[in-house]
Amino acid sequence: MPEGLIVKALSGYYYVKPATAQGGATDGAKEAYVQCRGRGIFKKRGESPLVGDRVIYSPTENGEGTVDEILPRETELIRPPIANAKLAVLLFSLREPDLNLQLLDKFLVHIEHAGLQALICLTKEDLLEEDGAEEMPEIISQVKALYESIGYDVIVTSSVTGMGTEDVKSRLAGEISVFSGQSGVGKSSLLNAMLGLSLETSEISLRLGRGRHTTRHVELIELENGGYVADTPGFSQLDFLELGVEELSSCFREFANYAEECKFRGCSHLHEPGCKVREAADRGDIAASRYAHYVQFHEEMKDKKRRY
Ligand SMILES: Nc1nc2c(ncn2[C@@H]2O[C@H](COP(=O)(O)OP(=O)(O)O)[C@@H](O)[C@H]2O)c(=O)[nH]1
Ligand SMILES: [Mg+2]
Ligand SMILES: [Zn+2]
Repeated sequence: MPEGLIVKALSGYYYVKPATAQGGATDGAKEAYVQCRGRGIFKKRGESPLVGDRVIYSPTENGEGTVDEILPRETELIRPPIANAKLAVLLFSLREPDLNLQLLDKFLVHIEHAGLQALICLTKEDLLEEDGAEEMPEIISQVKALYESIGYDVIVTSSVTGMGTEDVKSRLAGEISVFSGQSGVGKSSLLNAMLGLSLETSEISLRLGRGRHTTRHVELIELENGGYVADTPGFSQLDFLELGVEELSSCFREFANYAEECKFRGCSHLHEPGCKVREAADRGDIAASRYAHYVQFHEEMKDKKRRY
């Protein structure tokens, strides 16, 4: 039976792209999707096919199909519900809204926990130029240096001037990616600039009087380089419910080498004597902002636990 990729889920239907037709958008590619229902057995087992799932399906007589089997997932995100995403593109605007490193670190925790790679995009670079700043404003070089030193790629973008868009695009080749970031940071605009698409941006939806938050289904957009991107509000509920407090420090990847040397096994890196993570933070080998956010998230998680 044929294999395919679920590219969209809507109103109880799964839209499956046959595997043979994958790797390169062709004219009328949309028509090539097979509209499928899920087999009843999924419900019984408490399973549910997700966008991004590679599946086995069987065509039915009316030209539609049935999803029979979900192939093993490499990754799974709950919000947004997407399977097999390899890369999370984190968009943070330099202005409007201003850069928020605490939120960036929170996104990174979730991404490390989900086992995805992260690419950080600092968007709306043109707005800094408007401020009359010099060529590469200090804030950009500092943030770039910090996150690159931890091992994350950082790309500075502007959907107005086109800066960085080709770099982002080439990073998306051949895999499933999710675009994540607060509302208004420019996710749809960057995708539009990159792909010549016309996804709805918030300006347009405001003009139509529909408010900033248009409800959205999850859908993968196919790129001509074999990549698929989900433009979703993404990780909208950034609480720590799914994460155990003892897992938090492993989501700060630059802590790892120091944590191994802590005096106590299971060190929380908060108050224990002989904590190498805290010593590294004191010396400045771990950035003060990163360590401070670790402590804040730790508190937040403890508070949550107390409430439940
Ligand atoms: N100046 C400037 N404005 C941008 C840029 N990208 C997006 N915007 C504006 O920011 C607002 C939100 O953009 P949108 O793409 O809808 O953000 P989303 O909610 O993350 O999808 C819109 O008014 C865009 O025109 C950019 O690179 N430069
Ligand atoms: Mg958008
Ligand atoms: Zn420690």
